[in-house]
Amino acid sequence: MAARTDLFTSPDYFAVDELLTEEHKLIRESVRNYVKKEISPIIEGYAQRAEFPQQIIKQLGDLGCFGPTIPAEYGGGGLDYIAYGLMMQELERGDSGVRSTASVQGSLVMFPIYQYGSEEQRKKYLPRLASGEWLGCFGLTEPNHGSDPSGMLSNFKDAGDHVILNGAKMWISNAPYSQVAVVWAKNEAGEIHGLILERGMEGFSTPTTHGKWSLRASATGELVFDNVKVPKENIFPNIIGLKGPLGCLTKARYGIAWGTIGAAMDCYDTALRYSKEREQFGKPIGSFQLQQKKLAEMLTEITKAQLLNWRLGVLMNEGKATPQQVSMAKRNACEVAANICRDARQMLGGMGITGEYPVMRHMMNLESVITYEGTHDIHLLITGMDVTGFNAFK
Ligand code: TGC
Ligand code: FAD
Repeated sequence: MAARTDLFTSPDYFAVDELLTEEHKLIRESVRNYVKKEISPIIEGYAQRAEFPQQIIKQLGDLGCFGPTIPAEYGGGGLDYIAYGLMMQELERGDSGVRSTASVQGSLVMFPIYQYGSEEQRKKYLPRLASGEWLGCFGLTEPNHGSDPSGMLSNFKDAGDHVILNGAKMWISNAPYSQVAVVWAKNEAGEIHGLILERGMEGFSTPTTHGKWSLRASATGELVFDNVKVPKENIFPNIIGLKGPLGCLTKARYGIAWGTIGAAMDCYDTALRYSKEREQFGKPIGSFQLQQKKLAEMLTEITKAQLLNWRLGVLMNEGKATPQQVSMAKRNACEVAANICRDARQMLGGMGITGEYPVMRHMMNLESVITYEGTHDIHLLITGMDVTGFNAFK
């Protein structure tokens, strides 16, 4: 696969940049430059081969993309939520799988260790995860419990100074390359707890999931627990119940709201450039009304989502954002991005299905992103329940 030259320029139709600080813009620029230099030239080849670019683990650590909102004393960036969002936007502009690696590490592994963990757990794991020395994964979903994680079957029994864990998780991002796994399981009383597992614990394995047509450059696997002895000091002391994992999901879903708009921007930018260069019937295709309609609608949706994300970031910084607002933003951004990528693919005609352009890869990736961290329908029901007070899940 020939390396692609990345000519991306970001749309900013409503001068959203004026709402950002100089620090935000510098952070965005450094991640954008990283993506242009290290991701765009190689990512299509990795996706075509369904291979995980392992080198990004250290690179993302060096760039500060792991746990940007975690305090600096634990190796995090000590940054605000807008900075975190911009990082996710730029990474997903490169590939949803790259953003996934960073989201899982920061929001689903480092955040629970920071928020629910003991001081010893924080000191042992956070600096190594922040630097990219270790990679982590998050095990909530099970073969028979996806949208309804409360029914999980993974369980542990007290055995003195340790517990014995049994069960299985599936669809776990980063699993095959992780040294650390944050796993959610029930104790004998049926209460959900979080445990930190380490690669090498006897009875713990991480088989790779093969055959994906989406997120092909991201490593996905299972977590299998066969009488795993987990020291009690590896259990989070400060959280019991489903609100533990769901609290992590709120942070990651926020990042996805920004990230998917990055993928949409890449597709819009590619389609806009193509529409000015590609000629049919003696004219650039961008001069035809039907193609202009697609571009105008793409830019309108990107702009609306940019403003929604920025406002949500302000609320997150003020500690006022609700999980339901995050659900709305995640759902909206995924839908908008998926539609934009599909329209962009059509605008590129036959070239749109090739790896010469990033569009089909983004389009296929978004089928995972619209499903994980809560499906499109689950987020709609969360909004429905918030506005009516009626629970339509059960
Ligand atoms: P429910 O009774 O509503 O809630 C249980 C407790 O949790 C609290 N809560 C939340 N807390 C923080 N953030 C949230 N988003 C929260 N949502 C709920 C809630 O207040 C309650 O607290 P308390 O104190 O009363 O106990 O729970 P439910 O069993 O009825 O389920 C509700 C439902 C369906 C919305 C929820 O379970 C859900 O979100 N399902 C979707 C599952 C999901 O998103 N799984 C994601 C797996 S991880 C993943 O996909 C990673 S991909 C990563 C990548 O590669 O980027
Ligand atoms: P199901 O829950 O079986 O849903 C099937 C369909 O039924 C969906 O359309 C859903 O919306 C609908 N549905 C379900 N319940 C209702 C209802 N009450 N009302 C109406 N419709 C309903 N999980 C992790 O724990 N960690 C990870 O790192 C992780 N990474 C992932 C990576 C990839 C590439 C993928 C594809 C998934 C990943 N997941 C991960 C799992 C993901 O979170 C789940 O796939 C998702 O939550 C949906 O669960 P499910 O696939 O079991 O679908």
